[in-house]
Amino acid sequence: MNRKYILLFIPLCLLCFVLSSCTKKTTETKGIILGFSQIGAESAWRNCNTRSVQEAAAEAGIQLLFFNAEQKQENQIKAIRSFIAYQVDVIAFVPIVSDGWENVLEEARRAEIPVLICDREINVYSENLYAGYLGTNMLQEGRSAAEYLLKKFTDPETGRITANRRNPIRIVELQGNEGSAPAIFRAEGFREMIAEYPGFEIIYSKSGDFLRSKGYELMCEILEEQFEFHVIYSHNDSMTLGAIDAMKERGIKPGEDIVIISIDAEQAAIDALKRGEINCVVECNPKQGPDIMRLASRLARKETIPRVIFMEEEVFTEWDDLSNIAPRGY
Ligand code: GZL
Repeated sequence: MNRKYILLFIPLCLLCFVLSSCTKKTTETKGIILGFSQIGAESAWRNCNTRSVQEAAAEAGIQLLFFNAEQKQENQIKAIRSFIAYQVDVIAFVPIVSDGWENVLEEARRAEIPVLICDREINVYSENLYAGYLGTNMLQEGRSAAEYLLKKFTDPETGRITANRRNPIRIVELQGNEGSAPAIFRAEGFREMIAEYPGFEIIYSKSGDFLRSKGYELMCEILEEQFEFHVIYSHNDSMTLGAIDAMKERGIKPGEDIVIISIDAEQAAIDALKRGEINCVVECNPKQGPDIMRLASRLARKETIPRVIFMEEEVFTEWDDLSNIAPRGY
């Protein structure tokens, strides 16, 4: 059936298709239509990720059908079905959670539309259900956070870990979206690194959904319960910044009274690192747009792509020369 006769009947309130007009056509990408389902706008990181995708599509002359799922998996599934009905050339999406994608990916496979998984990995029974994954190594991000913690609590004279069962270091963990790849793997990577050191105890772990407001609420709850803790390990800067707001309201000095480890490396977190309010920031690179467009162009030409591509990332700590960190752009 010819595309132009396909009518998309999907309630407008659920979909906000942004059809980016092509500003620069290249022979290689001319005419490619990419359906992209984004999670929402929960953090500065996510908004930067969205800008990167939209700007890269315009730059590549790729026609982008962009859908904001407003944090709902069912909206992502609806969008992917719309992309299939519209017969886009390629589908790319950021899975809000790891499970529940088999059926819709099977529908895309039957429609012979290649699917690129972006940012967050998925858990499916067969890798044939998608063409490849481009994002960040979240297990390593968790490990890097723990590597900083172990170094922070190592006696420089003896080289021995100072935390022990008699003097435990008690950790509060602010997790991302429950069931999402970043929450699962950042927790796993962190735990595997401290597992052999019984002096580190995770005494509180809850999801703040990557939201600054929830990071603030969780920290208020923690501080009102007045149990002793020494470290905050937060799965993203938005929740970290919310937690810092709550600490400051109560006269607690973030980065001094409590060690703070955060992931993303948005500008506000780097600035807090420079002020000594955060002790370690693990980068998670949101600027995936250009790579997504390059991979989508290859898929549109029916080429194969690597199964997994990780973005380049750094770790910034209180011990580094922080004067030459490039502006984060978000
Ligand atoms: C990680 C990404 C996470 C960020 C959060 O790749 O999915 O979602 O760490 C964002 O800031 O909301």
